[in-house]
Amino acid sequence: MLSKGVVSLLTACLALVAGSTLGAATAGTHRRHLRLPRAGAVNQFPDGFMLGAATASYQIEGGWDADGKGENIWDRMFHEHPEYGTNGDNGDVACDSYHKYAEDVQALKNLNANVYRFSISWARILPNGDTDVINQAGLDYYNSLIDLLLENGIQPLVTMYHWDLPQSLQYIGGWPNPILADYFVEYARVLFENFGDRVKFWITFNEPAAVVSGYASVGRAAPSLPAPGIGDYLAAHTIIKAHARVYHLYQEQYKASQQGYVGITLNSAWNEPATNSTEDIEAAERARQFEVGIYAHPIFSEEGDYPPVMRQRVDANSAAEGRPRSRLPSFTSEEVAYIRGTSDFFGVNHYSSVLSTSGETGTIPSKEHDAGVISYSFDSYPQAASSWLQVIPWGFRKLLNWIAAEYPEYPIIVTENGYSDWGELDDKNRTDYYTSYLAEMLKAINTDGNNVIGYTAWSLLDNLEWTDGFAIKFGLYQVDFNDPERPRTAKDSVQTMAQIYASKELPIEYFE
Ligand code: PNW
Repeated sequence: MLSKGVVSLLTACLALVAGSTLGAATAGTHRRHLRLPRAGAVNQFPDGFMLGAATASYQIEGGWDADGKGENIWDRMFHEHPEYGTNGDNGDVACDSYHKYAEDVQALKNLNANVYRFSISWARILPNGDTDVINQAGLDYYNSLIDLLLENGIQPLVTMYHWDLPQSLQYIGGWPNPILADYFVEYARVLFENFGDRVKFWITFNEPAAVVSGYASVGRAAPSLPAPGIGDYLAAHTIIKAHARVYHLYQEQYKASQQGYVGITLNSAWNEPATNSTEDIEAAERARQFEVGIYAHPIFSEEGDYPPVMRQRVDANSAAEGRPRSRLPSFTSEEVAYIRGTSDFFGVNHYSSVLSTSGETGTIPSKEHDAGVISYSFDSYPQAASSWLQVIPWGFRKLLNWIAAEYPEYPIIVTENGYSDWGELDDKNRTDYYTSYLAEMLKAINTDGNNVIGYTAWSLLDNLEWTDGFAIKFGLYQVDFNDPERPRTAKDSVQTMAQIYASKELPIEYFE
């Protein structure tokens, strides 16, 4: 399955990524082994920096019921409620990457990417969500993709869960049911067993905040259940424990032989205080704690557990609502200790910034009401096609500095960053977005001294932007969704990005 040449290529690739410290990596010690050397100049990426692009299974693969794949919660939601997707769009065919993955690898090659972040469809491997049935065609698909990437010198960065839960596990309640952690561990074991010889970077969950939103409202995200302030907290609680268990599983049973890294990806806008009043500064910080801290504090902070401000506010609101218990579940002290430190890197998805001020918002109960932060967009920054996306590059640098200060010593991988438009091939706005955001990231690395080790642009391809359908486009490559062949065409931004990825530097003008 894997030739000698590919193995040594992979080893060379990893040694480059991990610098000279990789050889010292042993089970039990982590985090500090992914430190890159200082770059030669302010406009350059450090040696070993990973530069590539990202996608997710449901958004690109199609083949929704092909070759034994099981149904997932997005299949179910869009089939039952086509009106939830713009123009009735869904992921049944999408970019047809299930059949066209070789073209995706070629697109990455043309981009000079040395890393590809993609996700695995749980139900393609385990149609029932459990290991009673293991779908060989699903294993074959990802094996072919991984092998082709490695043959082309592209490192796989694999997300285990990018929102597409097997429907069978939603029948038993989905993520609010703590038993889901058991299922996730067994799924992860199948992935380590089958792909861990070649995959060295694993992300357990993409954006738990988005996952749990599916339990807080109708029509925005699967499974589309309205239990705000309750179902979303229960789901978060299971996800944090499931993540930690998979991290420990890897350390105990796979790290010694496979020598890879396991992390998690959290999403965050930068919350800028609306004014410099203490109230607004506190509100912005509270927003960060409710969005990022809910997951990051248990996993990445020295103390562990939920952020104190969350514990306090949700407990107080729950009591005020006359409830006999807090809507935010508690970890035992054993669980706090077990979860703390369970990540080798901090994956972050970042697109935009908002202004934040203190105030009453959201239904009672809800996470929004518990946070008590009103966020709104800036007046004077360019607007992308997505309503929530404004181009505010400096917020990226502030966010990276905040993460590094709040959770010191963890290497950071920027696992998503990108710009949406309506699909033009001469996508100058996208090029400007990428170059200006990359410049801010390089300042966070080279000027501010943060250890960012990789960047994967969202997205390699135009794809299904969830309930926004195919109308809103994030791709470096255009996909013609009206053509059954789903041809890919490079947009203008590919040229600039390919140049940056090859030279590993940005024009010096950005730093003068
Ligand atoms: C990410 N926000 O989600 C997802 O990981 C991708 O699957 C998605 O296609 C991409 O960003 C673009 O939307 C986000 O409200 C969800 O700020 C919400 C937000 C940002 C990103």
